[in-house]
Amino acid sequence: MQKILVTGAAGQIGSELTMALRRKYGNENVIGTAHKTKPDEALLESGPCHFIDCTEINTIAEMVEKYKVDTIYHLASILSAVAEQNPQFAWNVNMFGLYNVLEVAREYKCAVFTPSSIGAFGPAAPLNKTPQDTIQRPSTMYGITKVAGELLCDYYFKRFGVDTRGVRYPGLISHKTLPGGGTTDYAVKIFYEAVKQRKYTCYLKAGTYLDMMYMPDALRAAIDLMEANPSRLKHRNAFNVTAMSVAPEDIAAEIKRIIPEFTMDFKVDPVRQAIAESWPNNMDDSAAREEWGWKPEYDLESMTKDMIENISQKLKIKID
Ligand code: NAD
Ligand code: AKB
Repeated sequence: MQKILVTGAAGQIGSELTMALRRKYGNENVIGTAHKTKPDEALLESGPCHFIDCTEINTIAEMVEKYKVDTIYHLASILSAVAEQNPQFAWNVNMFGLYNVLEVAREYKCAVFTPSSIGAFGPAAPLNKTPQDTIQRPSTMYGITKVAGELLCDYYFKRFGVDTRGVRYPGLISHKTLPGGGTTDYAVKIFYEAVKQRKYTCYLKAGTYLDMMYMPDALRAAIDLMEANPSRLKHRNAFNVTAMSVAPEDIAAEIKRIIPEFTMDFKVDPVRQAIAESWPNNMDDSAAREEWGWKPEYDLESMTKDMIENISQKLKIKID
């Protein structure tokens, strides 16, 4: 039976991935760990939960030893927009956090899942059909930590045999936990504002295409990759995965099919706009499809319907 540790369990992905892992492997076998943000009651009550700081290696090692952990899903991180506000802090959490997790994994023989991001690419990479293997020269601190993290995970596999695996997630859209300060956060906020106000002011320009994915697909990607037959994995870390390539007006048009009075205007944030323009419009995820059978289930239409249903239920706002 697997014993799993999740870092960043109160975050946008962690809050849902911890529960998905508990449903699959058993509540007692999945240890959720958070930092300053308290996880919700369901997560706190359904299985073991602790507070750790991943920049302190002992706090990770204690958890792994106490629960005899054999697999770590390392989600603790600082996202792109927050990282640009405080790059030194982002380097510390993203790099030392990952290094500590890998060192503990080496010592205790754990497998490690670490998400990279579309942010690992920069303006020099092809923007369309961005290949799995291409030039990676990101212009953000977030992206720099993601490329360095991908390389570090490859190194720990090749040098020490640590079973490291990871994906380059696109912007993730979900209705349970709000995103933690990224460039793609607009694609979640637009749904909340559509339900609450019937209007949204977008901080990215019309025509800014980015890869996106609905959270159920993102959770499946992580679990399927960790369950994949290792002999088929040629890339291991940092598989491109995507589900849709959309610009703000595409999401707005889909929302309007359900909420016809919805309107969107623009007030561009130059920092997040510059980051978005340096990221792929759409990635080529054929390596993930070939090596471990990756295939998304949600497209823009099915995701929009599900997001609006869930947010209107959560906020108790009826959509006619
Ligand atoms: P998030 O910001 O929602 O959650 C990250 C969590 O890390 C937070 O709950 C925070 O409290 C915790 N944390 C911060 N500092 C910590 C520390 N020192 N010790 C322990 N925990 C700490 O992020 P997320 O969206 O859930 O992202 C998880 C991972 O997936 C990150 O590596 C992120 O880069 C990657 N990713 C996310 C997206 C996305 O759209 N959400 C896209 C691509 C990649
Ligand atoms: C961000 O915008 O920082 C994240 C990501 C795509 O990595 N959502």
